[in-house]
Amino acid sequence: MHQDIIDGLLQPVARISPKYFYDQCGSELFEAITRLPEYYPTRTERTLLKERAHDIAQAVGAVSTVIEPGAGNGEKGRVLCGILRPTHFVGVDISTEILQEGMARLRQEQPTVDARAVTADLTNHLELPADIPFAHRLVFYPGSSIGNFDPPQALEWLRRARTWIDNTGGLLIGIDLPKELAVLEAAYDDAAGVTARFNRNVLAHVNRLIGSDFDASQWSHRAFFNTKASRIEMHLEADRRQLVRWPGGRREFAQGERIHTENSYKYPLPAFSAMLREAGFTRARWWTDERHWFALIHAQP
Ligand code: AVI
Repeated sequence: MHQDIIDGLLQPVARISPKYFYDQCGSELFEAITRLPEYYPTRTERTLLKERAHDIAQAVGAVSTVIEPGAGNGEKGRVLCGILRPTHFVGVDISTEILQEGMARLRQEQPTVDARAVTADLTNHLELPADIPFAHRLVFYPGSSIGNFDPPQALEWLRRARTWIDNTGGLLIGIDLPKELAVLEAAYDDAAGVTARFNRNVLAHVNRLIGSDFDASQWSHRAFFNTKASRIEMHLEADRRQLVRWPGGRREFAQGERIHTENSYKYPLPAFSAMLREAGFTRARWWTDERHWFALIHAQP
């Protein structure tokens, strides 16, 4: 169980997968991040979706089913259903309860939508309900979630998404664009310290999962833009030398040694378009805000 966490901790540069951010507390902290003045992606994407709703609906055309991997509480999906009016919506996520509540709310607010919750870990094969129409599907992947994968995994994810649709289907995906360094770094190191708490919380979660004894108060949040790789990197840095133990193992960290906890890639539009083509999406159109900070892309096979 959770051997991947232990393997990561024992790497020369220790790492913890960002998927472990999202326990109950981490999910609440992420919600708080999306409301921070410095964290522009959620707000910019929401405005884009609202202001360009008509153009997006026209470009996407008829949609039978919206499939949203990582749908969370279904809030963004509900907005999109209001714009596209599909007959079916499939929200996919690992946490059942929040998703089911979200789907119940969607059915209540938009009774013409047959909304389903599918519990799945998206790193595995996705089994959709058999009665979901195959033609005119739209995969919706907002929030620049794709940015948390390294590029080869992101390509793999896009290829997999391509298998969920036929030639009449499409993908609507949000990506965060490269921009001024200060804007990027503030978004991941906010003045109120919410992102720092979010980052440190991963240690409490790991303690519960593998029985380790990390003292989160001994670790500092570090976030910076790696220009060469075009990504924000988040790390936890040891404030002093420390020994971390778990049943059957241990690791000593020197003062200043880091654990790499997240990458958040910022793709220039041409680079992302090339990746879409490689994954089997030959046509794409996009909408960006006036500052060109964020893009919503509609891609088709
Ligand atoms: C979920 N994901 C798109 C966020 C991001 O911006 O990469 C996670 C996050 N990490 C720190 N702040 C937000």
